[in-house]
Amino acid sequence: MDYKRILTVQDISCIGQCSLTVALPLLSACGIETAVLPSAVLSTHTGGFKGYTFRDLTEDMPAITDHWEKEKLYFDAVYTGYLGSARQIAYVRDIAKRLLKPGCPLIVDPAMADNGKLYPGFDSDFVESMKELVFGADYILPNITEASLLTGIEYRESYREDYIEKLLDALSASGGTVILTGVSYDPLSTGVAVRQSGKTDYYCHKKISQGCHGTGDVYASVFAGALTRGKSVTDAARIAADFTVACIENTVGDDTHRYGVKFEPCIGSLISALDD
Ligand code: PXL
Repeated sequence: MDYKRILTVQDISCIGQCSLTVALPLLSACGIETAVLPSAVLSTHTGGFKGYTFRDLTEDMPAITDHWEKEKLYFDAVYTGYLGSARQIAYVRDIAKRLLKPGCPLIVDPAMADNGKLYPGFDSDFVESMKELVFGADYILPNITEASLLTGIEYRESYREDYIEKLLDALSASGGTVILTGVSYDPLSTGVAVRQSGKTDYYCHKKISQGCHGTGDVYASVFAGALTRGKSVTDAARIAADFTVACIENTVGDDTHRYGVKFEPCIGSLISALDD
């Protein structure tokens, strides 16, 4: 197997089982070297905590990029998640341009919103900048809220296939492959819709009623890791979905664990799924 190097750009939420504390172990479990560029450092994530600290690392990015380029450190994939500022998004596009090896993918999780709302601290300027990153990417992994913000199509909580197809048409208009997460046509199941080369595939699985924080990051990290390791898009989408469900199942019922999913005990099952 080739030894691949991926760069992931997202925040460090020091406590919170999301972004880099999830991406780094999961990408490593996928058997690929993982370089990190922290977008910001927060004491916790912003969902359900009050008074968190936030240090934006935008200013560090140009010098880090210049150093890596000078050292000829290039990447087989760049995967972005939660970013720290609208201005930072331009630096991230520049990194992909300068440091991705030819023909290698930019994978973007436009982590900025859920359940019909932007995360705290983000505004319409951030959404506008995120559109430039998303519509230049090879693979994008929005949830339905993010898809609606990126396309200007109204947000719906319940919908039929025609609504999802409309989102997929708009999201794939610039040629990228779309993995739309959290697509649910009935109360008992949910899944992902993958639009690639004009064709839509669904992967459905059971819905667990309790939503958990950070599952978008778990999903995107495993998808990016599996794809970089050489799995097809549909296999990567399925492996990531099965792993995310296993992590949620391992967490529900523990009322003391409210800020993320207990994904660590499930890592063995991920490694087995990647070997199949
Ligand atoms: O899981 C997405 C995420 C990542 N990073 C931070 C967040 C969130 C979602 O709320 O607040 C800091």
